[in-house]
Amino acid sequence: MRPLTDALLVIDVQNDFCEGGRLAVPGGAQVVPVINGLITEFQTVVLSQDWHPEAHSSFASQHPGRAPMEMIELAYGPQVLWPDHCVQGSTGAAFHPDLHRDRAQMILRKGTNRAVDSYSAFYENDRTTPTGLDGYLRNKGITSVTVVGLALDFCVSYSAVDAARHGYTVEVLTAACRAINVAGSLEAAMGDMTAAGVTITG
Ligand code: VGL
Ligand code: ZN
Repeated sequence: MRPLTDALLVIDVQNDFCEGGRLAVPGGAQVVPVINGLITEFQTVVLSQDWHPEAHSSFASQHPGRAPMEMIELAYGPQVLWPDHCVQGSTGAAFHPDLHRDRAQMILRKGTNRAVDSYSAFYENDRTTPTGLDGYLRNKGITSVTVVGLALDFCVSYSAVDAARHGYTVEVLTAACRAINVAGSLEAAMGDMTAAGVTITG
């Protein structure tokens, strides 16, 4: 069992990011048994859930003439346009049915502001609006976080980098992650995590 100061952060293991989902990450469901094993080792487990209102500004469907996976500029910077996904209350937004969610103390929903996307479990993509996760972890005396889930090159890496910036010791276990890899995003994410001092292990 890991010490009480370690938390497992399970990012967005939801139906829409798994095979058959609306933004399926290749091999997404393969992380589920690996993460179920990890969940037994940690005394603090946080699950995040991408949780968008219909008509979220990150959806290509909201931008006439634009297609999924194109980039645009929003008020807070560049934004990849996604297929509609993880709409609040939909089956796609639910956790993968095999994920052992019952041992989690905390479920954090993000991306609920229509105007701003939120990859990181700590901040919206404006990089200034906090979700409250830092306060939760700090208040419990957590000093080290292990980050796993979907997708490695978006929500996992953004969360890992923010955790490192907040002074946590951060480890990403790639065997429990899968990537989308659009326009060099995986290589960029690996560079960002390394630069932030995140330990990346296989
Ligand atoms: C994610 C793209 C859009 C993720 C969420 O969980 O990595 N990626 N929304
Ligand atoms: Zn999303």
